[in-house]
Amino acid sequence: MKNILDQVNSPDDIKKMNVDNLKDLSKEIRKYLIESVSKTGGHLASNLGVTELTLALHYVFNSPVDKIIWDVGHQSYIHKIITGRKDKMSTLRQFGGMSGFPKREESEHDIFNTGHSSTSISAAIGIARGRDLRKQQHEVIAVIGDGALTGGMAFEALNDAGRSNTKLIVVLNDNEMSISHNVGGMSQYLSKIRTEPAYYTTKKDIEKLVNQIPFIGDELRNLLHKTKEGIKQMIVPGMLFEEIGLKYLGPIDGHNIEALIDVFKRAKNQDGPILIHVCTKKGKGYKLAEEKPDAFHGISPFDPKTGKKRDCKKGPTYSKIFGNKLCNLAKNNKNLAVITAAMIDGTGLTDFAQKYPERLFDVGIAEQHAVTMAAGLAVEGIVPVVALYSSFLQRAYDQVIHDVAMQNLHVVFAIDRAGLVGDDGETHHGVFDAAFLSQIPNMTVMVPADYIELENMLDYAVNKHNGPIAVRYPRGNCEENFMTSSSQINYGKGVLVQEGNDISIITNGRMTHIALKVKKLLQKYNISAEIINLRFIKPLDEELILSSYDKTKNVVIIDEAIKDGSISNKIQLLLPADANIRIETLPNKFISHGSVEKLFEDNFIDEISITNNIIKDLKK
Ligand SMILES: Cc1ncc(C[n+]2csc(CCOP(=O)(O)OP(=O)(O)O)c2C)c(N)n1
Repeated sequence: MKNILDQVNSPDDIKKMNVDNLKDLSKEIRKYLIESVSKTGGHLASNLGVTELTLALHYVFNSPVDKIIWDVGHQSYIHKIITGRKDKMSTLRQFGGMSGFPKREESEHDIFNTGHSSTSISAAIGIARGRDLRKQQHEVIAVIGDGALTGGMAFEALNDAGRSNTKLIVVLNDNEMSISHNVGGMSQYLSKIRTEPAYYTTKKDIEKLVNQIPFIGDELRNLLHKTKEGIKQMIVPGMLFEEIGLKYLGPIDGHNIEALIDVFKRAKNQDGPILIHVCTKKGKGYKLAEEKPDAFHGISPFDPKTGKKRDCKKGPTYSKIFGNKLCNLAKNNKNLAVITAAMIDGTGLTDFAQKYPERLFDVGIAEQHAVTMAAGLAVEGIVPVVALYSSFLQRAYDQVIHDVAMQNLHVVFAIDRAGLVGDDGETHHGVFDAAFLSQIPNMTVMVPADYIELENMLDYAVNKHNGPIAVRYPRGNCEENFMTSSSQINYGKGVLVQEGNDISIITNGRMTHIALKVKKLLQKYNISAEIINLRFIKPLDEELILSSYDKTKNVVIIDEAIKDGSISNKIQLLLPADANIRIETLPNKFISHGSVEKLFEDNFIDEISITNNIIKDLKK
């Protein structure tokens, strides 16, 4: 018998099905997802959790006329599968293949590009207001997880939506998980109402009912009104949302397709902003993921039978080294505290959380709050280490400037995922922080070339420095430690890694490894390269750069950051106007997804491209 999934090429194919077909389809989709993601890697657990939810949305609403906006977008695989991209699943997150997040350029069903959390309700209100201004008729639906709801933007948007009369549906996908267990007061509130019976009658419906009773005097009406409020406060879940101004429908079993279809149809027939509270299980239908949803949140290729990762790289990652070193520093410095924004595991803080729970603050997906909270801790004499991914720190730029740097507070920024990250693509590459942090007065920025340097820099940042300071390091493993980097960190000082006479390669971070490979390749052409690892990209070691330039008269700058605003611009200004300089940085454009190695090649910052360019230059 032909699979049902084989017959699904667009949402219209789903609309023809009955509930039993949809239930069978859910099973097939889960099987297909597990098989497919086990080969490509990706966000498995979140997608397994929204299988019925996605089918019911596409069954009731008419995408792309009705607009479905996925928060973060990591849970949009099923949406992609049923909107004509099933066959592209084998290319998921690979270079030239399908993105792991919604992309407008990929499909008319992808309404809004996402990747960072908590944007969906704001985008949905904008689209809904645009619709009203243009006198169009269609639904706008934001699907947001309980994790994403911890982000400030989501609260700002709910606050705005609640007092607008705009028709808008917010589907809250509550699985009690962010990547790890969700945190905070809102999460507790949702847990409380998860167990309540489903409630479909909104405050407005009750009001209407009371008003329809004939021969009712004002006094009795007021009494009924008060009683109704009182009773509702006691028995109705979701009052918080109702008080803000959104109609609350739920809680709904997010794996019961009939209940989902029913509630979406009800929502379609109501006016104003509505919040539908859907309860799901992360990893649903795949035992291993249900048991360890955090391990299957974002996973590299794995064996579906055992759940074991296929490409288990040997050795620790930068994140792990960071976490270990922080435990070590915390032992000797009782004033050290760490802040994470829902990324305990990703930033390597799992052990720290166990050893020093009272000194670790997981604030939820709230990077802005994390930074200003750190500033507060610093005012009180604590040394806060804010551990964030580079791309998520973008959120907190004003907080870094206004709350930390202007007050010259001693806050340490541990910036993970700096540089290209690979499969997650353009929203997640950490290619801007080098430029945007380097513009901030009082800020110091360091980039380690290996694990020893990372450890030494953390020690320097926590115990020796005073004022805002950042250490930025990449995703994944370091190839090898350098002998030279065991030396002490001195403020603003770089190191001469290897001497040479013909050309100076000025670089930092993991690009130092590329520089060493370039040096080796150049030796075959009798070209002797000198390698400088800057260590500090703010301030620059001008003395070291100038002395090397005086010797070789040829400079190559290799930098894994966008060109504008990063070190190359500054070194160009430092050297004579007619100096022979080659700049090998990332371009000033958004870089897509793919393996890091492939992206290096594609952007010409791999050793072969750089060596070829140098040879061409020197021949001239
Ligand atoms: C601004 C920002 N910070 C952190 C992340 C990393 N991140 C991706 S998904 C996720 C958890 C989201 O939880 P939830 O919204 O409940 O979705 P679920 O995966 O549980 O379905 C986090 C923290 C992000 N994408 N954006």
